[in-house]
Amino acid sequence: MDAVKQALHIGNAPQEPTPEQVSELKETYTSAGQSHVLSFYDSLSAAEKASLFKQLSAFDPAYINTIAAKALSPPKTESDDHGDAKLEPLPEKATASILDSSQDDIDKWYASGLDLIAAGKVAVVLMAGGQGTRLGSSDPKGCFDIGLPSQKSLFQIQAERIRRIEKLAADKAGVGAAIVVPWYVMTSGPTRKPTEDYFKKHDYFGLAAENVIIFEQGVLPCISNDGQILLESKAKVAVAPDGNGGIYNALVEARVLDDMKARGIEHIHAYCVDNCLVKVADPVFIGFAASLNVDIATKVVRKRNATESVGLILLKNGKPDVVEYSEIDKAVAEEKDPKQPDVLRFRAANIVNHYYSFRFLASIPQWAKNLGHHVARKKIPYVDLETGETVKPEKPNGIKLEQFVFDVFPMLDLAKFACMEVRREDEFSPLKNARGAGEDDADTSKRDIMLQGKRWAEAAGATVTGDSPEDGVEVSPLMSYGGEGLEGLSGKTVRAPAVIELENV
Ligand code: UD2
Repeated sequence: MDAVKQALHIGNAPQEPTPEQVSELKETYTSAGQSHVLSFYDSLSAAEKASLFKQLSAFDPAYINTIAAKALSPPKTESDDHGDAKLEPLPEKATASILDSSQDDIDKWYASGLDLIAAGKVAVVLMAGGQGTRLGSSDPKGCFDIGLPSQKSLFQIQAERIRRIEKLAADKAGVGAAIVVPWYVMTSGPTRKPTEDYFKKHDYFGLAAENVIIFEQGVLPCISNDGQILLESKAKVAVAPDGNGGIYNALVEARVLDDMKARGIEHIHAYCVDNCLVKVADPVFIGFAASLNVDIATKVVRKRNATESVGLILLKNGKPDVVEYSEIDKAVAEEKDPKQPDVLRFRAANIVNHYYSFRFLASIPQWAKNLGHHVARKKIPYVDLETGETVKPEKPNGIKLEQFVFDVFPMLDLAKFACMEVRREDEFSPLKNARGAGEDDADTSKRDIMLQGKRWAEAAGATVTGDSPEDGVEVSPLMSYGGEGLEGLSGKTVRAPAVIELENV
């Protein structure tokens, strides 16, 4: 099929396929019971025929049927005598906590993390393919302005944290030469061009363009409740991004792994775009994971309450795993710790903040095909095959298939997996909801950044005054990554709300 794809793609406009090519494609889809996708083919224009043929050639309908069937009736995992999977919190030995680690250990991890960054062994992968539907914005979430005095977007804040950590690593190594932490930004169909345009418009926020690699994850067809591939129009299959677990296929398909290998990368930090407090390429996390020589490490925060929309990191049948908030049993989510009755038994909240060894990512081709899919039941506009009209359903009429990034965890023995609990106020404030939700929205993101800056300024010896306790201090990431480098504030009075930039210290 590859030769066919190439043959059709002469220049930009795909050419109309030959009758032989169409009949071969028809045969493939007919034997998979999906021939209806070509119902309107003969009525299409040459360009529409070429575009539908190209889109359909990229899918294997038999594979789509298989993953849809598996996702709709997942094979039962081994279960305990209640017929359920055995769930337990992660054992102490697999979990470190910043909250109770010695300052010595933290300093050691920080130093070794900076050394690895200075040695050019650390890269960052940003998962930015999600569509901010809950946010009510059609722009990629990274472009979102959370209302900081500087009006910096999430992408800019994260870019400037990379620049700062590169500088800290260079300073520690005593080298003037620029240290590079390559930033691989995963987008999806709907977010790729707006993301590329945004980075170009802002000149990559001061990073060198060759070190900001924007790539695209895959898509999967949307499936009707009775297993049929849905048409969005007569000439287009309805598709959706294949989930943040699509990162693994995308790292291979987009040749990101090749680029990492060429750069000598050994440690990768992968994170979620919408967490304004994310410590990008966190040297403590990298140093911690590298010191244990694990293949995967994950950061967690203490779950806010039983209903918080976060996955739970736990042991499932003895393997590290995450039970997503959309799939957790209510009783399990509300279970209390037998030793501490007012604390949840399962409280290690997943925050999409993962470390990978390059060694592990290099093994993707051996297992990517076996990574399962989850089902999201959605209202998916489709073309009625009888009338040819587009229908906008009132209730969920089909499913989107998506992979979850943490579904690889059970592949590991506990010895190659580690978990680090971090302070929520310093490391996790997700932007999930439209303004005014009161939780996980732009106002809480802005508040959490400003209060963190206020804590940093006060720790540096400044006096921060302000009319309200919510007034804080925005400290530019170019000034400080984690509160360091603010000695110039000692003895000063800062009137909140304020912005501390390089120029004004
Ligand atoms: C995610 C986590 C959940 C919890 C929560 C905390 C997963 C599967 N779930 O839930 O356990 O940690 O975040 O904030 O990780 N993304 C892509 N491509 C896609 C879909 C998503 O790149 O096809 C990215 C998205 O841009 C974001 C991240 O993955 O950076 C998480 O996606 P989400 O915000 O849709 O996930 P959510 O909040 O349902």
